[in-house]
Amino acid sequence: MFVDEIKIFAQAGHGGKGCVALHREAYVAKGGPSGGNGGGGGSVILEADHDLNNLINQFFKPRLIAQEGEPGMGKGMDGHAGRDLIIKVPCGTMVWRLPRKETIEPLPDEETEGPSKPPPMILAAGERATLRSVGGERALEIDWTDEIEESSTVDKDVRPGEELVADLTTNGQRFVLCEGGRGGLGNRNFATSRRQTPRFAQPGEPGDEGDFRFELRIIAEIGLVGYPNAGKSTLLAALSRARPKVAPYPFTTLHPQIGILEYEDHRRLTICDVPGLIEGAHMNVGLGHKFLRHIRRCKILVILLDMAGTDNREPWDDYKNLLNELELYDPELLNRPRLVVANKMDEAVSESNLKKFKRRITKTPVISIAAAFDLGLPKFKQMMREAVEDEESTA
Ligand SMILES: Nc1nc2c(ncn2[C@@H]2O[C@H](COP(=O)(O)OP(=O)(O)OP(=O)(O)O)[C@@H](O)[C@H]2O)c(=O)[nH]1
Ligand SMILES: [Mg+2]
Repeated sequence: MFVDEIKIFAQAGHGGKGCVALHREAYVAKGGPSGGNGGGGGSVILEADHDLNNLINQFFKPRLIAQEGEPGMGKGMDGHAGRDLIIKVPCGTMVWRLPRKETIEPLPDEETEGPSKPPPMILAAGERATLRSVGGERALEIDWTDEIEESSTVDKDVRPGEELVADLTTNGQRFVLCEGGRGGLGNRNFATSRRQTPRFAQPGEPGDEGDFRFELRIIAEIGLVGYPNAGKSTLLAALSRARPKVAPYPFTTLHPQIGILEYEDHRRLTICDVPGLIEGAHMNVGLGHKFLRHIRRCKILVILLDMAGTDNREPWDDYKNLLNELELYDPELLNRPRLVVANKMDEAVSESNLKKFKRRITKTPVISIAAAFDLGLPKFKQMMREAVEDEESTA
């Protein structure tokens, strides 16, 4: 099973409460306060791991709850801190904080007292309320949706009410998703010359919590886009050590596959093969087009065309439809540098189809290959590398 999007609930551990204790010992009269501090709660931490390729672990464990801190004890003993919960996620995981529907009692206000008192507010999606500590009191701040939308920094990928909190791209990168609560201080911290026996201690602070959406967008330099049966998986297998399933029926590949192409000087390029894209994918025809999220971060797109027209389609129509579907998913994908590649050039009809195709696509060069027979691949590899390096130098 391949999971690239999942909602989870995360909660950090609460801090342990401080202890109220008075020292008792033979021959020590009035030993004084001796309550220890509570331990801090464990945090929920995400760590990017390049050995993972999907979010299946979170699918089976959608509640991430870290350990609580232990309470303080007598004899000045502090409680143990709660253990952090470290969750490994694949590189390319984006974390969005989801809005929470909360019922909030209005703050006491003389004018709102009486019969005209408004009912408790229910925050809808898109509205965010935060409780902030101001001078020891809790103040309510509400960010209204309109204000969020007016902001010029709004990312168009953000769904209403969601907020991008982390993008874990490199192996080993960590992000504290929910911070553990601080432990409360024991009563020995509050002893003063005038109050030598404090009979109170601090409670522990609550740990952060929230609902999140994890979305995986694979990080690769090259993205292979094409109709089903165009030969994307065959090409991936020819270029790398990946062994995706290859078969003469459409939608053999059901989820993204990654391969690493290594050049003689050990320069590596990551290639992402995604399921076949067809006309109407934006209306959920075929496998839909959600899987295109995995090519959004690719530097170069390779548009792979079946020049033999095996499934009785015209390569030019395929090309137009593919670009159209890419645009409908995200218009920015059309600005991405792309290589147009004609596959299955070993077939007899391919040459005449290519001639026809080239008459219509005049500006963009077309690279001819036969992935199944390793024809044209050295030149194609070189062109991919040049395109990636060009892109890197302009970035
Ligand atoms: N003659 C010829 N056949 C090829 C070539 N490349 C791929 N094929 C054949 O085309 C068929 C489909 O190949 P795949 O690599 O599975 O195609 P795909 O684009 O990954 O297809 P989906 O996963 O369904 O989207 C297979 O039967 C391959 O053997 C080629 O260069 N020449
Ligand atoms: Mg395939």
